Amino acid sequence: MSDKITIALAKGRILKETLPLLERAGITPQDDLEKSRKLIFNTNHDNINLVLIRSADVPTYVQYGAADMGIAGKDVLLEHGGEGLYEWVDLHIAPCKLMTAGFADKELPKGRLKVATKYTGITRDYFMKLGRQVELIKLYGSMELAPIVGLSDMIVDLVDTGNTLKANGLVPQDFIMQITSRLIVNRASLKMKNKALKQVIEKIENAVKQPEQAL
Ligand code: PRT
Ligand code: MG
Repeated sequence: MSDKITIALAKGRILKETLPLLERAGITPQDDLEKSRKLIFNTNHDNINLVLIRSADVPTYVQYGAADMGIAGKDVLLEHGGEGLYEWVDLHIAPCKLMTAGFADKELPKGRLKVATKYTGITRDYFMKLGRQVELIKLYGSMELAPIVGLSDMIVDLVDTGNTLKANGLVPQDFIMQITSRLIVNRASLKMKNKALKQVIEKIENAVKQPEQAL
């Protein structure tokens, strides 16, 4: 009997790219994760379960060992802090850029900049390194609205195609970092369930190396 392994998956856009990766890893959920309202799923492996949660909760589940491993964006991992977990491998999925953005033609104040973002931790570090005084305004979504209604001078947000910024009359400005999703592993699980966990990690690592069209 091998140890039970629980993998925490993020709902939403990361899931879309996680499902083909799991398929290539030979891990098949027993229900349609995108359609079902369940939160826990069995797979074709007796010892592998999946839990489906909000992206920002994935590191917390893995940190406390409620899941042995998980898949989360680097943005979410940096904001979480990474306590109790290893960032194992870059899965190269759900790529985007963390950027500052604002109005193309608007002059910025000389003093404290007001920056609206969901990513207050990364943003604080970024402006600190630049030696720029900022006032951070924490939002949970739709950051693009903040400069339009005068809540902030600029925003820090993820950018993929740039369409969302454009649709709101904003332009991407400074590049902060490249973001992709990572496989994270609970530190204690790695010791206590080493053999079973390594087997699952290996399946996923091989799937990352395998090109998509090989299916
Ligand atoms: O639903 P919940 O509140 O939990 O979070 P969420 O809605 O932010 O989650 P979700 O499902 O969107 O997934 C978020 C994760 O996907 C992030 O943590 C990133 O690691 C990754 N990711 C990759 C992105 C994007 N690309 C992305 N473009 N997350 C969000 N966006 C948003 C961005 O915030 C902006 O609103 O898409 C918009 C920009 O896209 P473009 O193509 O218009 O530039
Ligand atoms: Mg969402």
